[in-house]
Amino acid sequence: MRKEIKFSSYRKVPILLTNTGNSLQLNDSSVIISAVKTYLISRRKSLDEIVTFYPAMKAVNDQGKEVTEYENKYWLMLDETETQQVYPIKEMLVEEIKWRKWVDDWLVHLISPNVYRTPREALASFDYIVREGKFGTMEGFFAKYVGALAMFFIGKRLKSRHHLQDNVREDLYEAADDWVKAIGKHRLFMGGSQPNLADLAVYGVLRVMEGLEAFDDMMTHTKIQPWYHRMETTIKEAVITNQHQLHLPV
Ligand SMILES: N[C@@H](CCC(=O)N[C@@H](CS)C(=O)NCC(=O)O)C(=O)O
Repeated sequence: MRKEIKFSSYRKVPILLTNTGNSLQLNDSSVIISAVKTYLISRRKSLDEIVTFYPAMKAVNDQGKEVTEYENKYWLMLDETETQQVYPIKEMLVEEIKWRKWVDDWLVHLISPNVYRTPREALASFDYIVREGKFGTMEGFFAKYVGALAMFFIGKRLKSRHHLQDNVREDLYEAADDWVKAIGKHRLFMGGSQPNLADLAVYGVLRVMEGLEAFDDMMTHTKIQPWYHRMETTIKEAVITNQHQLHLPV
């Protein structure tokens, strides 16, 4: 909620706060996953140093609004040996960047028009948001009805701004199938036997629709389900492994 990010001059989520060495704030989901992966691969560099490779650029967008973009956000900051290790073939790096851009420039814009497509779906989406969020009873009630109504209309505006088809589900289905096609039949993930950051970005965007009609429709009308379930399983296993390694309570 807005009051929970009052401490920050960057006003969007996600924000990552670290407690390794100096506490550090990382903004933007692409910067976060690039910086953390760089950190995990090249243990020599500190996160403080890594973050300096992703400087913020303030610019004014088409609507005259000030926006913050981060330089190099799709790049890992690796030396030659590390790059060889992560991307043995140059095409792997090019492909990962291409699809991460696709997620930010296209896939993410399909969410709001789809989950707020009809007043009924908008209410279901807000029912979910209110249930998960920290709302008081009255606050939650207002958030649900006012929020659903507002987002129903904003969803329509976003649909036209991003040139979606009249039936917004069609774009969602096409996107899901384009993604599955890009992976092809011979690998489990775009990253091969393990997910890369493009897999993670696609999963992160689609996951927000879980429990909603748009998500169920996408599962039944596209071929994305096997890949999606592989992502779920792989992430679950990685979490368990890390909890054991870090001696955290499971
Ligand atoms: N490119 C950013 C986009 C972040 C973003 O737009 N977050 C939305 C919520 S999903 C937000 O915080 N919006 C509030 C605002 O724009 O004021 C990222 O990937 O992290």
